[in-house]
Amino acid sequence: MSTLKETLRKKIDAHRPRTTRLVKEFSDVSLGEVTIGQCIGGARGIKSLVTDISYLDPMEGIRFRGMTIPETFAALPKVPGKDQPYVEGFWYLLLTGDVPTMEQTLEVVADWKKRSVVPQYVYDVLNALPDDSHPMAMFSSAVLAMQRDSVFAKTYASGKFNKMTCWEDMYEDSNNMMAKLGPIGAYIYRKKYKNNKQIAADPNLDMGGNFAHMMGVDAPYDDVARMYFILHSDHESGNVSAHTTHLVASALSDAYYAYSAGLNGLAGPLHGLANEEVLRWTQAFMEKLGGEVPTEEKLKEALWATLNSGQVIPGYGHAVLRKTDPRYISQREFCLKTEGLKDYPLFQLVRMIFEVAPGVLTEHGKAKNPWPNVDAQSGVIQWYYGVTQYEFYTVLFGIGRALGCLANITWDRALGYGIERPKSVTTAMLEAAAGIK
Ligand code: HAX
Repeated sequence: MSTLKETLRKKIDAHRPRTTRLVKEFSDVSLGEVTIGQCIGGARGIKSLVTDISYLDPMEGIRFRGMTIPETFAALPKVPGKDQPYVEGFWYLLLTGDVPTMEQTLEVVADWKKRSVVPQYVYDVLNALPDDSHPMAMFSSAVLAMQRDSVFAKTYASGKFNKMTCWEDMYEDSNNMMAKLGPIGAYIYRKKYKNNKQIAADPNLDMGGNFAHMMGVDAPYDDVARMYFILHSDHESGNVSAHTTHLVASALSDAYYAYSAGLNGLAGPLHGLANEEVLRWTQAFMEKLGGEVPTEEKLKEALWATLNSGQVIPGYGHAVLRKTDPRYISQREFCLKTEGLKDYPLFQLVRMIFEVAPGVLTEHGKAKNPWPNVDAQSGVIQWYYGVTQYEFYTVLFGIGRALGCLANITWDRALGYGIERPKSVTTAMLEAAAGIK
């Protein structure tokens, strides 16, 4: 058995009594009340999910397994000769909470390689879709198609389901899926935008390196891919993609059903699609100005025009965060220290939006958080390296987000979390609770 699986087993065995004790002895302890505002307003802030994979502090931002983003990047083993860590090592960290050694990381690299061959029927499904299908619809269809190979579904159908060991099948499905998502994403990219001229996998490369290779984009795009996948992996479990994945998996649906559903949520413009919207908005704005970086005055006018037309400023605001997203800052720092990118006009504009938009949003007075989120920065980096098809950006997000979602549902199974079933009320009940006659 692999070191990762064995370590995970030990962690699960050690963790189970904590969950069991909480359920048996403390089930009635209250975590707070629910207000009418929360009930109508998307369950914002209601504590009804448990995860130890990541925690989002409104002021500090995300911590992965207790570590900030800079701590995470500093701690993980790096790909030799590169600046960024192995995505495979990060997966080890998310699943176990332990920073892996280089040897443990390379074991996952080798394991994913074995699992990475995408079945022909997945390509057949993708090829059967119209060329103008959105890449997210293609990506989600590919994930859903692979359900036929689910290890969990096979065990369940054979009548061998066992509550204590079912996490192992989820683990197998999750690793099988993780290993294939990069090649599937690159296939969609080249099918849609590069006349279907596909590039074969390079068995010598790690997940991030092979993704860049199959996309056909030169270094340092391999490091960009590694950074991007890690930064987009997890953001607690209440966001739409993670929560949907968890919800669907809670019905004992397998990882493919669950993550395909999560991807469909990620495809919404208020969630993952925001990074596409940011670039669309920014590019359209620059085009109007004949490719010039605008003055602050012109930028203010454009931001107000967007708000006055009833639209949101994409890439700004957040349901939980109340400060600039550290994922935004990491990507901004990457731009600032990369020759060429630092002075790139599109980045200049993104920088200027960062200086102007928070003031405009504050004056507008609606958004609880006027600061940028991850999506405000990610597109410009892709664009600079030649991935200019912004429709595709959410697929990149989806490859990274799988790390968090799949680590979470593996633990969900291990700890036997229940099927989700919140209670609904009627409007009349809310009116009665409010004392409205
Ligand atoms: N521009 C204009 N108005 C905004 C805004 C923005 N960027 N962010 C919030 N608001 C508005 C809301 O639309 C809401 O208006 P109404 O009262 O008229 O409905 C009001 O401010 C209060 O909203 P909020 O409580 O601050 O924010 P929510 O928790 O409801 O929503 C969102 C959080 C991220 C969806 C929101 O800030 C938004 O739409 N931002 C732009 C889209 C975006 O960047 N999405 C990506 C978020 C990160 C992510 O999940 N990535 O995947």
